[in-house]
Amino acid sequence: MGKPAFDYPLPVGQINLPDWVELEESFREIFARNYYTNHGPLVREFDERLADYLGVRHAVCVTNGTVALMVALASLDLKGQVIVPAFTFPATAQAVTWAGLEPVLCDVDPTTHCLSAELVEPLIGPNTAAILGVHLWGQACDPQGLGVLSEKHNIKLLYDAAHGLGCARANQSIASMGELACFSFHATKVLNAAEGGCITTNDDYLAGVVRTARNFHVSETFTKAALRINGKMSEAQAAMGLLSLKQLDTNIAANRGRYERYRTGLADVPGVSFIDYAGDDKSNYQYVVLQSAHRDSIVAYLKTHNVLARKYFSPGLHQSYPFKERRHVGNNKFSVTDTLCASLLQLPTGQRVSVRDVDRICELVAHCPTSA
Ligand code: T4K
Repeated sequence: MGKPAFDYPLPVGQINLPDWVELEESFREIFARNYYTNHGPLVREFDERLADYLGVRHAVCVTNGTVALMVALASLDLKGQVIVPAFTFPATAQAVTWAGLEPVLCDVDPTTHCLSAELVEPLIGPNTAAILGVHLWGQACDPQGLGVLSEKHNIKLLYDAAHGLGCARANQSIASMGELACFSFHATKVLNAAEGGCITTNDDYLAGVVRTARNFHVSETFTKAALRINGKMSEAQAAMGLLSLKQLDTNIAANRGRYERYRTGLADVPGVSFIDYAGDDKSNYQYVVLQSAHRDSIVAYLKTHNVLARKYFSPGLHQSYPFKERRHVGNNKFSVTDTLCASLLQLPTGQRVSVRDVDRICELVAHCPTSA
C-alpha cells in the first residue's frame, strides 16, 4: 500500500478550540473565585448569552446533550409513549427510556432525513404523550406540521436540536421551535464546551421546571419537578463554552466555505449527492453529508488515507439493541431509514480541516476504486 494522503487523522466533527491565552485567563479567574460548579457566574453568563444568541427567552445549561434530553422529558411530566425517529443518534431514544417513557420509532422523510407530520400521525394513539423530533444535520424538523399535530392530538412537542445550534427556518430560530429544544456542546459540535448542552424555551414556567429538574435538591425557582437529576454544567465547561460562543459565527462561516468547496469539488463525480442546505434554512454546516451507493467502499478507502469519514447513523435504532428487542418499532416500515443507514457518510470538516485538505479529500473520493 502506498503512503496515505494525510500523515495525521482527519476526523468528522468540529473540534473547534478556543484561544489558549483567553482560556488560561478564564481558568485563573475560576481558581481565584474558588467556585467551580453549582450555577456559578460563568454558567449564568453562558445561559444569558446563549438565550441572546439563539433569540429565545431561556437557555438552561446542563452537563451534555443527552442529559438535556432527559431533563426536558422529565420537565414535561409525561407518561406513556414518545414518538422518535429511527434514524438518529441512539441518545435520542435512550433519553426517553431514562425518563421512564417508551420510545416509539418512526421512519423519516427521504429528503430532510427528519420526521414529518405525515409519517408521525398514523403512530399517534391513546398512549402517545409526545413527539420528540430531531433537527438532523441542523435542518428544521417539520415544525409547522408537527405543531399542528401536537395541538390536534393534545400531545407535547419537543426537539432534539443537538445538531442545530445557530440554525433557523424562515428566520425562526430552531431554539424556539416546540415547547423545549435540547442542544449539545460536545467537542464534535459547532459550539464546544468540552461536553455540555442546554435546553431552550420561551415558556417562563417550563424554564423554572427545567432549572429545578437539572438540580437534585434545592430548587432555584421553587417550581415543581417530579423527576430530578444532577445535570449541572461546571464553571470549567462554561469557560470553554463562552469562548467558543465568541468564535461561533466565524466557525460557521468557515464550515460553509468547506461545505461549498466539497460541493464544487465533487460536482462532477457520478453517483454522489449532498444534502441541500438551501432555501429558507439557515445552517451551521456542522456536518458535510454525502450519499452514495458505494458508501462502504468510500469510507474504507478514505480510512487508508487517514480520512476518518463516518457512517452516521448505522444501524438504525429499529435494528439496534435494546430498541429492536423491546419492539418499540412503531409501524414496522423503515425503508427510508434503511436506505439512509446504508448510503450516508459524513466527511471531515471543522477547524482542523483546511480548504486544501478538502480539495485532496475530493480527489480521493473521485478516485476511490468503486466510485469512479
Ligand atoms: N442527539 C443527537 C442527534 C446527537 O447526534 C447526539 C450526539 C446527542 C443527541 C447527544 O449529545 P451529547 O450527549 O453527546 O452531548 C459523537 C459525539 O460524541 C456525539 O456528541 C454526537 N451526537 C455523535 C453524532 O458523534 P461518536 O461516538 O461518533 O464520537 P467519536 O468519539 O467517535 O468522535 C468522532 C470523531 O471525532 C472521531 O474521528 C474522533 C474525533 N474526536 C473526538 C473527540 C471526542 C476528536 O478528534 N477529538 C475529540 O475530543 O459520537
